[in-house]
Amino acid sequence: MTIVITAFERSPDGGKGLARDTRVRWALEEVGQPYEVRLVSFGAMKEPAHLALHPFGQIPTYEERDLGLFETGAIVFHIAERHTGLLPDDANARACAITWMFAALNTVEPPILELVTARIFESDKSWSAQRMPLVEDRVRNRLGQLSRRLGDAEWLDGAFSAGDLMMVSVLLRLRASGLLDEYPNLSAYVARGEARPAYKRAYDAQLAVNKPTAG
Ligand code: GTB
Repeated sequence: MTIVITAFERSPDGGKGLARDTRVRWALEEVGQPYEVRLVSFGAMKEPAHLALHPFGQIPTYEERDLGLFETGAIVFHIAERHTGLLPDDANARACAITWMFAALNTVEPPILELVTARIFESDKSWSAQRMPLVEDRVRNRLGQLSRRLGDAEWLDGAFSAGDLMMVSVLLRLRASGLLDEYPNLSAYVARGEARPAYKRAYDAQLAVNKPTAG
């Protein structure tokens, strides 16, 4: 049984690991499942063959036998459910880890994506400089709350889980903004995630595809 995921033929981030296939690669590396990657161009993502798998014409997708999935959260959850290593056995602890996955995607990531959009796509607008502090403060608000909850703990709720995988992945998108540096415990938390051998393997695998070539 071969697991096949999709990723950008060439990620716009040039190999920084910020495209969402890295989250899926990381989950598969954590549970020790081999996988293959089908690289897709922006054009191919909007073609019928890919749209049959992903109705919104995006990456990543996940195929395993007759199962086809899209949405990174659903894919990571599926991997975590089917294999040992990303969710605790205890039912309540498992529910808490799943809650953190949702919190990462539904509560922490939205203001971060708003900031990314403001920085990349709206910086040339006349109102951009006026709006930016509001957008940054919404991110700071969430980071402050998360920072207080994490405190001195290593991970969000006991042992490393799919909740941490998702939260670290979401926070990584903030690195370029410098905002993460305002919360030393969150910076250290993200660094712990990046130091995991499974993350390193996932990162290196996407870098091998996306590394900018000289010349
Ligand atoms: N909700 C979906 C999920 O979680 O799977 C969102 C999927 C998604 O946003 N996919 C993006 C995509 O396919 C790639 S990951 N975009 C192409 C399109 O919509 O046509 C988002 C992403 C893209 C680029 C960077 N980057 O360059 O830093 C980071 C993250």
